[in-house]
Amino acid sequence: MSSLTNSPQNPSNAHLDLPPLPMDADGIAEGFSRYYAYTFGRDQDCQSAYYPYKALAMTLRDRLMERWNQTRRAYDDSKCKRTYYLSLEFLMGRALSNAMLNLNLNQAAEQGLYQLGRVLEEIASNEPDPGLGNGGLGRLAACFLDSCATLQLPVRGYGLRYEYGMFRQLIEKGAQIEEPDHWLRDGNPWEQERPEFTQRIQFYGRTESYKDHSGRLAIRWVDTHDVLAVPYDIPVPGYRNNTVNTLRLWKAAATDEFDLGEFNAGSYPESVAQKNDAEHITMVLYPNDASENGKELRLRQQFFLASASIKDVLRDWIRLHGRDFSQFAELNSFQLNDTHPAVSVAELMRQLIDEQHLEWDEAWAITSHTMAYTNHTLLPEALERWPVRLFQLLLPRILEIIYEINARFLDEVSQHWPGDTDRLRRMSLIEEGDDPQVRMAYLAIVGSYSINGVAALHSQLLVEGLFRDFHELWPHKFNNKTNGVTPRRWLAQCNPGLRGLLDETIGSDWVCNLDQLSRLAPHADDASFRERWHAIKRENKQRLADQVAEICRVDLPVDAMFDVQVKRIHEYKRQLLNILHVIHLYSRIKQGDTQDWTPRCVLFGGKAAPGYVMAKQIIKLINNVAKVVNKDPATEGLLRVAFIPDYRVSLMEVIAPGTDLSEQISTAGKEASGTGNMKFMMNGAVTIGTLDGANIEIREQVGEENFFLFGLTAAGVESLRNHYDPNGIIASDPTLRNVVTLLECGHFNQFEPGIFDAIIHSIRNPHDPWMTAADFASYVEAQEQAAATYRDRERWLRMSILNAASSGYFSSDRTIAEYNQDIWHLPTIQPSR
Ligand code: B1H
Repeated sequence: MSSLTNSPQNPSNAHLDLPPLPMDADGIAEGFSRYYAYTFGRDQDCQSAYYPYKALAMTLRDRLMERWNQTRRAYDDSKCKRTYYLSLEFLMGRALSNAMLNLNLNQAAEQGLYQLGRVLEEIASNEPDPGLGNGGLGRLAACFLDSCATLQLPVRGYGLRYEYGMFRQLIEKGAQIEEPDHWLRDGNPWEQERPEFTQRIQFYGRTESYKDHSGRLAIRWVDTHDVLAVPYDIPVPGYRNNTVNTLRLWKAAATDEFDLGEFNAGSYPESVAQKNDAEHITMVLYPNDASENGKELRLRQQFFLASASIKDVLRDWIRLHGRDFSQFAELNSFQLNDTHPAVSVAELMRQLIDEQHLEWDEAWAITSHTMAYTNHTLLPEALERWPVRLFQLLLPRILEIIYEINARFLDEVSQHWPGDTDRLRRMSLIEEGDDPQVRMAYLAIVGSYSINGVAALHSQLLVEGLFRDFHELWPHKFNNKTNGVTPRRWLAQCNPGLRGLLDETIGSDWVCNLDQLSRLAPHADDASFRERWHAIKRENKQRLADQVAEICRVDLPVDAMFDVQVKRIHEYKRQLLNILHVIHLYSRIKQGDTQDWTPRCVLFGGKAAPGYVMAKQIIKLINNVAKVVNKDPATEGLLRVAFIPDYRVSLMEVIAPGTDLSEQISTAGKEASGTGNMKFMMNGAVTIGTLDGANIEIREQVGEENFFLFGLTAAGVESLRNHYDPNGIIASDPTLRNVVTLLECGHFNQFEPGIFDAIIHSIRNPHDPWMTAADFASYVEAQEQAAATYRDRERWLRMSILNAASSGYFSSDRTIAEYNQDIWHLPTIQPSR
């Protein structure tokens, strides 16, 4: 064996003997200089800030590449079980600083670049922020991949390589403007194209039966319009452990076959132009967080991801195990990130039956023991349904399989509940009506061995409500996995000041064992420790204030309380409630009611779906209020309001460390979990929030005395539904009445009459699903408590420390360990060097 390793007859192994790349300052400097000068052909005269970034990225990528190949080989050699995380969104954020942290190259890179007269931080700031996701769901997928690599679990992400990610948000005259985000324009040094693994994906066409070689009747999908799926791999480094996992993103490409009819009839351009259609599939991310899209292109994206990823997995299976699928379910599982990839259930069946020639029962046994589904929302408008007629046109074979799954499933239901036709109608995968629909969540449930929600309350509400019938049939399938976030990006990387203090105080094990943070708790009683904690928070607030000054032209007094709500703009998240409170504060200032005042800076950030009119009006209202408040001399030193445009991962890395008060104020029962709430807590913010999503567990961990609770419970919201009387509430609460009056008299839209009418109407609407008026008084009271506490600096610091100290549970390492324990059952694999 060893004598062969270097021989030219065995070139495929030759790379094994390359010496490891240097990890010191000189090595980094040399790598950087080579790329800069030789690969990109630039010198000192080059003004572009992009090439230094690219040269550094390539230098780091080389160091990942060694470990990446070793990891791949270790997984192959072990032939162990694997999990595939299927998601239409991966909100990875910037890769460079993460790679440096995980490879422990921060110091070496800083020094090496310094030798070359360059500043690391400046170079790193030129990386575009890849926005291949909407919000929490996409960012969760990214945190999960980080934890899987850090825990050395054989998990691969599968997603789409959108040419255009989440739109860039501009604010003009207080209103949101969307601009396309062509993030790939200058290339992406982190991706590795793998054309050798290209797959062919079918669309349209029809099905026909035929006799296969053994004389059996089989079905095939023919006359299809095919699209190629080309994989691009992104490395996912674990924390200082030599594991580098893979995120595989598919790009759509046309086949080089042209319509020969048109081609020969002289319509050469028309024929070539069909390329376009195929390539449109991965052109753009749908920017509709938590609401249904219903467009054909979206279903095409979903099937494209499902089909390409499953083909890729089956190809790998056959390479390692041959065509015997008897062990497939034991050695593979797919985690479906919401219903967006749920068509995978039918597509795996199709590939096993039509392409691998398994019998239905065998294919179903495999599929239903391989798929696992995570639900992320209870909002009815976010539950995916696709018109049967769209399936018939786009995916005729898939529709046949869904019908067959449904027939067999309904048979099982009627065995269980004979004669219960109402139940059959309720549970059917097909919703009957003028335009029958496929219920994707039900397809996911029927096809999965595990179904989970993302916080304790959410999982409970799922089985009591939306999925009640299914829970009665299969209680063992349902479980909870409370979300988490990665402490690498959301503490170690984004808060170097705090990282230093933590390392010094409790050692550095917390980075991969976040429960260690509980050892901070005793230090909350130590005045000198509190002083250091305060100094770090203050520095982080200064950094945030500098950004806000630059972006928004609003100056924030750093010693004021930084009160922050950043997340997608949605009525259920109630940014409206927050701005109503700001109006109340403003009104108090104008009335001279400022005794014992706590100075406050209220910051907002978040994007509205482009078609969500109400969300856009809320952005406009926030900006109009900000303008009135900030320019009024009476508010000087007391109140500042700013809307930070284009909220995204890299901004949160500055915002979370600089926040005092974290706003988590959704209508109870509506926010499945929330994950921003966890990032704030880890960085020592105190939460003001409702009993919703993971807030409940945050409060349990930190103790009720360290959390500002307000508002109705989920049960309270439901029982109020039928007799909710916002106008009565407004009439009898002078504070709210005053705020609504200011809105109604046009105080914040003097030259834009009527623009906030819909918002005012929603507050006064007895059918307001978000019950903003119901929680107002309680919210104002909680805010007063928060303000009073903040004035007691030592008490606030204690709370801040205890929040960070209690955040260990919200590490995504804990979440992933639970997924693995209860759902995946993967071994850990150590790549050998
Ligand atoms: C969440 C979505 C979502 N839930 C549809 N649902 C989408 C739905 O493009 N679409 O069509 C996109 C996203 N996103 C969020 O998931 C929840 O609202 C949060 O509460 C939760 O923390 C997060 C992660 O579980």
